[in-house]
Amino acid sequence: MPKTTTLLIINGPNLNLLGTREPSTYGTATLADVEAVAADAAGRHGWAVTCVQSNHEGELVDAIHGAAGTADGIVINAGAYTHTSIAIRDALTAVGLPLVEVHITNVHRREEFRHHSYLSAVAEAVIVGAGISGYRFAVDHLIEKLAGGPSVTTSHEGR
Ligand code: CA2
Repeated sequence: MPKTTTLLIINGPNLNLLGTREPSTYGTATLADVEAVAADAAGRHGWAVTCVQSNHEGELVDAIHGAAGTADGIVINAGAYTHTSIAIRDALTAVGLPLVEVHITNVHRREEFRHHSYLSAVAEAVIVGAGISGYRFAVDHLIEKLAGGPSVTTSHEGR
């Protein structure tokens, strides 16, 4: 039987608290809702998702390593590690899978320390401020790109 095409959906520290605290910043949807959005989006293309959430940097690195040979692409919201973790960036670079970076909030409207991401330079796309719909956009984009679908190539990418 052919291997099901799979995306690894990674959520980092504190995202397990979604829907339980700070609803004015992060909304009322839970982590389970986020994972369902990603699974539904992938399922519409006949793809599967594997979902991982961890509050520990090393566990996130291990999950990224585990994607080699088991997943075809990665959607990652690394939470606050986005702004600090060279280790997560190095792991993403090492596995070499296409990835989309997602942030629920518009990090550019928030504190200065959230404006820099160590991950964006190794991502195919970065989606910020779209709430949990950002995960759907990320899954659709990644699958369209991997399956050779209707993603539009920008002139920047062509340079
Ligand atoms: O906007 C995003 O998705 C972030 O990745 C969320 C991170 C933050 O450090 C990034 O700058 C932007 C924080 C996740 C915390 O999630 C919580 C959810 C509910 C209650 C408290 C925290």
